[in-house]
Amino acid sequence: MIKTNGFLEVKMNKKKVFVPMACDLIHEGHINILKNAAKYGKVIVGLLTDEAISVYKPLPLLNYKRRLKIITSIKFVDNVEKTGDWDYRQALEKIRPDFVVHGDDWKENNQKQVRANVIKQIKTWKGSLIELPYTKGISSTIIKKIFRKNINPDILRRETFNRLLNSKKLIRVIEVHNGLSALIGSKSKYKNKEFDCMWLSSLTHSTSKGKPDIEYIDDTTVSSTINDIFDCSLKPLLFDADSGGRPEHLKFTIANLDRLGVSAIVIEDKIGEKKNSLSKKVYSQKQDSIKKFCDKIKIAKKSTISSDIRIFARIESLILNKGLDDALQRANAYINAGADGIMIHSKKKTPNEVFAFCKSYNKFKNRMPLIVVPSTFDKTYEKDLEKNGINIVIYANQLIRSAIPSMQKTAENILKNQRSFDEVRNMMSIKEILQLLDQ
Ligand code: SPV
Ligand code: MG
Repeated sequence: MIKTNGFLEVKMNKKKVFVPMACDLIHEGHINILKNAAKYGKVIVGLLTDEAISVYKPLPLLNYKRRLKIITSIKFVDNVEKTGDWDYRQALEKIRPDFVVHGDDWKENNQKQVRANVIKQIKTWKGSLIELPYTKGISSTIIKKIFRKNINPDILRRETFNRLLNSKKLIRVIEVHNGLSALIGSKSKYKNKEFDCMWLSSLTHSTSKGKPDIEYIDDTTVSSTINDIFDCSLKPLLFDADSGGRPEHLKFTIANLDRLGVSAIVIEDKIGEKKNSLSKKVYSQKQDSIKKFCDKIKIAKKSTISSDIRIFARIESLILNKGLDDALQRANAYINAGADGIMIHSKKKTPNEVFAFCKSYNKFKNRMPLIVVPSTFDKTYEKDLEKNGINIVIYANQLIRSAIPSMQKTAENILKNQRSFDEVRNMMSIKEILQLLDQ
C-alpha cells in the first residue's frame, strides 16, 4: 500500500464496485446509480465500446471518446474500464469486483441473459449484484428523441456510417426511394433490431417515378429525393450511382452527393446502355476495362470533399458470367486504385458463388469492407452472410416490391366493389397515417 496521504489509503482499501454503462446521454437516473454505487466502495465504470453496445442496441449517439470524457468528469467515478464485450465478461474477470451495480430494469428488458451471466460469473469470487430501482419519468430514449430533433443531422449521419463499419459485424441496410419509405425503413423495429442505414436504389428510385432503371433520373431529381429522405431520417445513406456516368461529369456528381451528406457512393463497372443487373437483357452489357474503371475510382476519390464519405466499387463479373478469378482480380485492382470497399453482385438463386468470392477475398492483405445484395439468394440468413465475412447486407428493393401489389389490389377492389369500404381492413387508417407523420 502506498502511504501518501490518508485519502489515497482509504480509497485503496475500499471494495471494488463495477458499474457497466453505455453513458450515451447522462441523466439523473445514471447519477443516482453512481452515487449509490459509491457508498459501497471505489466505483469502476465499465464503459461499453460502440462494438459492445451494437450487439444488442443501436449505436449510441456519442462516440466512445466523447462518452469517456463525460464519465471521467463525474465525481462519483474513480476509474473507467474500457469494456468491449456486451456481457462485460472480460472486464469482470480482470477486475473481479466485490459488487456489480445495475439498474433493476434489466430484469425485464433484452439484457435478461446478460444479467444471468453476470450473476453466475461473479459468484465464482463471491461478488454480489446490487440492483437499484430504475428512476421513473426519465430515460435516454426520451432525451435522444429531443436530441435528434435539435442536433445538426449532418454530424450524426456522417459520423455514424464509419462508426458502424468499425463496430458492427454486419451492417443492415434497407432500400428507400422517397421520404415515406425512409420514414418506414428507419422507424421499423423488431425487438432490438433495426436497419442501420438506407440505400437509395436506382431500381426502386426509377420505379417510384414510373421509369425503367436505365440511368434516366437526373442529378437534380436525385438531390431532391435525397433531401426528402434526409427530412424523414437521420440514418446514413448509401447511394447507388450506377456507372457513375461520364468520367468528366463524375467529379461534379460526387461533390454534390458529398455536400448533401451521403455516407457512401457505389459505382459499378458496367458500361454502355444501362440495364438492371437482375434483368435477362444484362448479357448484352459490357464491363469496363480494369484500367478505365480504376481511373474512375481515382477521379471519384479525388472529388470527395469530406474525409468521411466512402467510395465503393461494384463488381459485375459474376452477373456477366466472367467468373470468380476476374471478380477477384478486379477487387484487388479497385482497392489498390483507392476504393474504400467492394460490392460483389450475383443473380444466382444460392449464395455459393458469392461465398466462394468471400473465401479468397477475406485473405486479401488490402481487404476492405464488402457489400452484398441478396435479392435472388434471398433464402440466405444474415448469420451466414456474417459467417462468410460480409460486412454490409443491402435489402435493395423489398419495400417497393411489397407496396406495388398492395396498391394494385386496392385499386382493383375499388373498381370491383364500386366503393372503398371493402378494402378498409387492408389499409392504414387516416389516424395512423397522421401519427406516422407525427402530426
Ligand atoms: C439497385 O438496387 O438499384 C441495384 C441493385 O443496383 S440491383 O437492382 O440488383 O442491380
Ligand atoms: Mg441500381
